[in-house]
Formats: sequence, structure tokens, C-alpha cells
Amino acid sequence: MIWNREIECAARAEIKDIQWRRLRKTVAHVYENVPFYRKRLDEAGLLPDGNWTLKDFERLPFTTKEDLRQNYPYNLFAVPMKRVVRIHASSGTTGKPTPVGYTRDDLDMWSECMARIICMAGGSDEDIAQISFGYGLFTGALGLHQGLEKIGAAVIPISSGNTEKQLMIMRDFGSTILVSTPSYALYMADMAREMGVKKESLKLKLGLFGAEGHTAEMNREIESRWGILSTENYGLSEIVGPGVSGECHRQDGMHINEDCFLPEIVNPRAGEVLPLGAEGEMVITTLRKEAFPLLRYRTKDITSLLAEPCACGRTSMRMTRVRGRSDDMLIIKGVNVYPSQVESVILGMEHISPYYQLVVTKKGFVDALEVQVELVDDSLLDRFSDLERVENMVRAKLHSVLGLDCKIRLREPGAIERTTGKAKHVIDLRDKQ
Ligand code: DLL
Repeated sequence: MIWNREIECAARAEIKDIQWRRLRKTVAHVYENVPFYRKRLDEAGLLPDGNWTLKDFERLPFTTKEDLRQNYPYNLFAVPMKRVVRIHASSGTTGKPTPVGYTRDDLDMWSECMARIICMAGGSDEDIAQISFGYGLFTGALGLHQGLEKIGAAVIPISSGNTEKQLMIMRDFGSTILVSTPSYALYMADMAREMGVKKESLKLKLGLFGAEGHTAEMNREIESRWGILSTENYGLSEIVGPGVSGECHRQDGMHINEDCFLPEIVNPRAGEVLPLGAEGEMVITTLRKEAFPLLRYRTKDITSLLAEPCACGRTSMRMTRVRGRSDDMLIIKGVNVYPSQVESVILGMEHISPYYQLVVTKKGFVDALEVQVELVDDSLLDRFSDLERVENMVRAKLHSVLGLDCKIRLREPGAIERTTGKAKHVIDLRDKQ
């Protein structure tokens, strides 16, 4: 089902027109209400009533996470607090989480974006949706919650953790949709196997997964473990939370809610806008937000845009699976390495589980990488020659894909930390040495 056919299937010219009108409106709104942006717009010569084009808009300096920190907590809010009805915050591994405010209208826009994404994946008012994201400042749970309620699905707000209970509820309450991170979906599937919960005893049919990257290989693994269609959706708290884009049942890129978010792809180093289809860092301008509008926000997420209409009938621009965050990219002996490349190599390898970690250390002036992978079966640990064979196999496969010789460490089953939220695939020990 298409939730909002008028927008989701609109002609490109019409979408461009909506974007342009809303961009002008957003610029006028922040010029009026956010001193930080008024200064920047003045400097770039982009005045609310001025005669400028989308090309000129590309001259505006990016908004970065650092700008958000420097305006902590509320200096980038564009409405009086009286109009703010919700505050979330970005997870932020370093420093304080940065708050993001929503007016009532912002919440409506957010729910609308979520409703579209859930419907395009195949969700409907017939569904019972188990939300296994953590509720709280994190936007994942409430974002999906609002959208699912909007389309009329029955929501089970179980939150994350307590995996045995999750599985009991899933079976007894007949959940048909699972909402979580892909890594938690994988961990839950492992637990289900351990507890003897058979997928045939469940009603689950659809996964709405997001909040972290995962490869196509991992997606297939999750689909086969659960016997479901696994779709992914994308977003970030600074922009709205989930709801920026999502996959339809064709699983061929994530449809961007372009009437609300204007995407650009830029070179992560020099910052220039790249041609359509090129891979680079996604930069987003919000087009319909009142409380916390952002112009040209650098997401650090590496992806590319697909402009062709999708076989599902929607005309929106799609984004490809996120390869990684620009700050997660490692440079080892001059070779660029993303954790996702390691994931696609080890997935489906004989004797190796889908859990892995990259440990980065510094040897003198150069970075060194150790790839830790987990064995499926601990009986292998007693057979040295088999262990050596598996290790060589992993090293050779990684070498052929990455062009890099890395150290491999095989670990016993269960040794790599499981997560109920976002997985930590990179352990960076460079500062601790
Ligand atoms: O993770 C929002 C979200 C919640 C999206 C639930 C989808 C589902 P943050 O905690 O601020 O917000 O983290 C945002 O997570 O910049 C990406 O690096 C990463 N991320 C989110 N979705 C995906 C995805 C939420 N589908 C950061 N693929 C983003 C890859 C993703 N990375």
C-alpha cells in the first residue's frame, strides 16, 4: 500500500517545486529566528527575499556536529520553548548529547514520514508490531511507535533488552513486525534457537530494522534465520530520527522523504557537491521542521543517490545502503577499510558466526588492524590444524577483498559482545596505547 500516493508518486518536477518552496520558507524561518544562521546566510548572501538559486545554496557552509555542540543546549532552536512539545537527543559517543526539539507540527510531519516508510515495507493496520528499540532520548522507539499507531497497527512498546521475555511476548502476543537494530534481531534469533523457539511457531513476517548499518549479506542471514522480509530504514536524531528514508518491499535502496528532507552528496574531504550517483557523504537540509531546522547538515554517512523510479511505483530519490560513517573508515597501510567490508566477507563463511570486531592499534606511526571473528562451534578449538585452516581461509578472503593482510583472531562462540542496541564493530585502542 502507498500511504501518500500524491507525494510518493509525484512527478519529479512537482517534487522539485515543493522542495524549492519549502527551502525558501525554511531559510526565511531560520533567518528570522536563529542568530547563528542569520549570520551565515548574510555572509553567503542568501537573504530570505534575495534572488538566489539552489546552486547558490551550495555555497552555504555546512552545519556540523561541532556547531550543535557550540550552541548547546537550545541556541539553534527556532521557536520559543512554549511551542516545543518533545525533546530527544542524539546519542553522541563523545561529549554531551545534543538536544533536538519538536513542535506539534514537527511530530505530525515525523509520524507522516514513518507511516509512509512502514507501509512501503508492507506494514498495515492488520499488524502487531513489537518495538524492541530502547525508549528514551533515542529517537528510534518513539519514531516508529508514532508511525505504527498512525497507520493503525497494534504497538507493543516492549523496549530493548530482556531477550527471553521478548521471545515469549513475540510468540504469545503474535507479533507480526519486529522493530529493532539488525544486530539485536540477529542476537534475538540466536537466543530463539537456544531456547528452542521455532520460527514456525511465530507469526513474524516483517522486520523494520535501522539505526545502524548492515550489509546485504547480513540482511539475508537475518531473513533466513527468522523467515521474514527484512527491510531497513535510515535517519539521525539531529535531522528527525528514523523517517528520513526507508526500503520498500522491493529492497532496492531507501526511498527518501524528499518533500521533508533535501539530500546532497558531497566529497567528505573537500566538501564539493558530487554528481548524481557518486558515492560520498550525505548532507541534509530539513524542509518542514519548525523547532530544530538544519541547513546542510553533515551526516558523516557514506552513501549514494539513485534517481530512477523504483519498480514499486514510487518516484522518490533513493539512497543506497550506508557503507559506513566517514569517521568509522580506517586507513590501514594506506588502504581504506570500512567495517561493512569485513562483514560482507565473513558472512556465510564456513565455521564463522556473523559476530565480528575490528581492533585498531598503533605500531609506531602506522595503524594496525586485528579482525576478530567468532567460531560457530567450539569443538574446533581442540583441533589445532583445523583452527589454522579456518584462520588462513579468513585471512585469504579478507586479503582478496580488501587488498590488505590483517591479523585474524579466532574467538570461542559467544566471546564477542552481543548488543540489544547498536553494535560496536570497531574497538579503537590507538589513544590508549
Ligand atoms: O539511529 C535514528 C534511527 C533510529 C534510524 C531507528 C533508523 C531507525 P542516531 O542515534 O542519532 O539516530 O544515529 C544516527 O545512525 O548518522 C547513521 O550513522 C546510523 N544509522 C541510522 N540508520 C542507519 C541505517 C538513529 N539504516 C546514525 N544504515 C546515522 C546505516 C544508519 N546507518
